[in-house]
Amino acid sequence: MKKIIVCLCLLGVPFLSAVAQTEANYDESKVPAFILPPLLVNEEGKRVTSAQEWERDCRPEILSLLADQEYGVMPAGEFETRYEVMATNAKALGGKATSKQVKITFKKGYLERPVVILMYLPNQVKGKAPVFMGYNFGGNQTIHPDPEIVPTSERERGAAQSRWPLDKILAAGYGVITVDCNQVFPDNPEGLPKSVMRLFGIQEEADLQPNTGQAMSAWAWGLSRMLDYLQTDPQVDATKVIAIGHSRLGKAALWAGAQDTRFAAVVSNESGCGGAALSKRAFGETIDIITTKFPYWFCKNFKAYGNNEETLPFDQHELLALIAPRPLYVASAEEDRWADPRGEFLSAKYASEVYRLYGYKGITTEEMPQVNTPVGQRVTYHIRTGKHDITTYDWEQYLRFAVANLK
Ligand code: GTR
Repeated sequence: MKKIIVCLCLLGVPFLSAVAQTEANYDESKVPAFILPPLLVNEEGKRVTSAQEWERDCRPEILSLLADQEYGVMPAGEFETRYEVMATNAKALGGKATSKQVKITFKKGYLERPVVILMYLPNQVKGKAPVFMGYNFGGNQTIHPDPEIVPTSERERGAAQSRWPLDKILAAGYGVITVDCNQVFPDNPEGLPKSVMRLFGIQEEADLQPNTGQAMSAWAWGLSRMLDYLQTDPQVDATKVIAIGHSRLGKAALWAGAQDTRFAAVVSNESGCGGAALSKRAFGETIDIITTKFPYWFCKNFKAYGNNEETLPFDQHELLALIAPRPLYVASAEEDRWADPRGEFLSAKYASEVYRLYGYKGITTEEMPQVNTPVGQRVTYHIRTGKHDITTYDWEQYLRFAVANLK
């Protein structure tokens, strides 16, 4: 085990996390004293001092720890993949974009799992465009009223339009790639048998080992499979694919970016517990709450850390550090205390230590920034006013960040 060195937040009641905590704590003075596993010391206790050493001695250990104890492992297995362009329109959205809908079918024996990728690429960019890629919650047709979008659910066209300011994104020279997360793993307790896990022989609860992945791992896996497709698309710059996600889908984007270094950058919008926020703070949503309410998101091993955060041999700053040296944006919202904005800030700040090894500046400020005031460089953080959501303000920051960091 790692020797513990970072000691933080020795405020208030020190041993609260030992107490059963099914109710969310919103009182900063009741955040338990906690100790974070150090980022630059490996399990044998060896301290690393260079990026090369970190990649050799620390990164693989953290990756397998998080896979084994939190997100779960995707089982190995062969399957076929087929791509089929269903529709294209070179003059979509009043001529601003080229839209494309591509069906990816994963096939194993008689079993098929189709997933439809919806793409809008900026016509002003000649050649390959950089893109933001992320899941939508409730159907491809929810991101815009465009009547050409093939619906993937019953939900109303354009219902989530405010979360996808396409005009702004396209005007900045970026494309948008999205998939309905429910096509990869339906986001409900009965989702497993209908999910891509079937391709790996997992069809029911009893097939799950304590470290088998469920929705979060499957969603991350799906983002990588979409990236496989993007690498074959002549209109996309596959070296500039930014994984983005809001909330639960932000957790999935982080886990995808942590594992798959082909993602050029990652944006976590209010990903909270099991995402960017430090678990050991047990502020807002906790491991106990999330694994009780969403037992199908993480692997079963994760549940054991509920109300038991002091035994966690890792924390979420290590997930963020796995993105290094690639650009990382972590964002919170002031009224989204459930996601623990301070825990998200601290996690991004601590992860910056690994960016420093690569010669990059992350977050150097000690204190939480003012609202609507992004801080940091290669790792950037903001807390915006308002509620749990992804807004035009958030996207404006991500676009500026992408332009500055993905040269
Ligand atoms: C909540 C969940 C959070 C967050 C959120 C969302 O119910 O507790 O972890 O993921 O949903 O995805 O909007």
